[in-house]
Amino acid sequence: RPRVFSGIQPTADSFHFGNYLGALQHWIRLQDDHDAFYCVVDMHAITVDYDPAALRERTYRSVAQLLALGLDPQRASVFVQSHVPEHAELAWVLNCITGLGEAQRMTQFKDKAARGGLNQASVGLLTYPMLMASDILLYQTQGVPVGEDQRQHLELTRDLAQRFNGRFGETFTVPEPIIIADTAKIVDLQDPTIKMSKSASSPKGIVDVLDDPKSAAKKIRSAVTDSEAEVRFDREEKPGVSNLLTIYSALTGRKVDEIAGQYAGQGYGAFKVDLSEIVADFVGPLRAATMELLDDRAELDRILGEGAARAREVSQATLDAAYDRVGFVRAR
Ligand code: AQP
Repeated sequence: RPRVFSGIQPTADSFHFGNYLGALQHWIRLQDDHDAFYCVVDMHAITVDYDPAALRERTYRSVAQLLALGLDPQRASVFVQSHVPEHAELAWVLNCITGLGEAQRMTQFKDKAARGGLNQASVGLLTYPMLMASDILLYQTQGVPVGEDQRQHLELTRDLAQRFNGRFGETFTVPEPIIIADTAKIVDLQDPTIKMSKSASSPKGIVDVLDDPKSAAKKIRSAVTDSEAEVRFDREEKPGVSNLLTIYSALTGRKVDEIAGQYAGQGYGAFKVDLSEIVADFVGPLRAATMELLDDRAELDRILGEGAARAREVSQATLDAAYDRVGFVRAR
């Protein structure tokens, strides 16, 4: 079975619809016929300002949400990044084959560093993409399900794998991004020109998977559209309506054209009301399921222990090969 890997940061109390539709729904789909490794990347989460107690809680909440959304730890290995020390170890080696200019050109670094001022940014933020490359390459990953915003980091990961293989001998599988165009970029409900994001979106612009059903429904009903009053998919001209159509289609499995046809000539009212109910029905049970899972920390710890053990079987072998190739004397 082809190997897939992906990670998500425990940097909020809840994942949002961008995370779910852009990435997590594909994680869940792929677990059926792929050898899947999915990781809560707590080490990435400390590259920006954070609170340690919140990080600990959010790591558990992230795991509970992944399970509530449908990840099955029997089929997929679910683990926490810091439980597998090979991630940091390989990242160091990759840092040493990455150019400073190359790292500084990453858009996510530039955006996030710009927010607080370049001199305030941590070196960790700069080296984030090499840690991400390490995450992926350790598992000899063939496919990485992510949203469009991660494409550049994936490209760097591929470059680093090829560079390492070329210089030191075949060691890493060169991974392919799995970016599903339909849902690759979910946009902010209030400002459809930007992606839905926990750091840039206003509370009204973002639907969280743990939102209570009423407030999620309200956010959908008050989403910014346009003055045309025609339900039609056109990302350029009608980004707000197209985003709502994308969410509608992803949650119901129905085709965008068919949905648009259903609301032809009716303006946006009925369309928004129906979608708000679909979204409310989706988030309603998730909150309860997540809270129930969170009540049994011992069980979550057990699942994470098994996931990390499976991850280490693969990651240790890869790191060992990489250390050998770069010329490190192996401890005997
Ligand atoms: N708006 C989005 N549309 C589609 N996919 C998205 N992803 C994030 N936002 C969207 C995908 O979610 C996965 C997890 O990404 P992450 O852990 O890096 O989360 P993030 O990027 O920190 O989420 P945000 O909200 O985008 O955070 P900030 O604002 O801090 O950057 C990834 O696969 C990502 O593509």
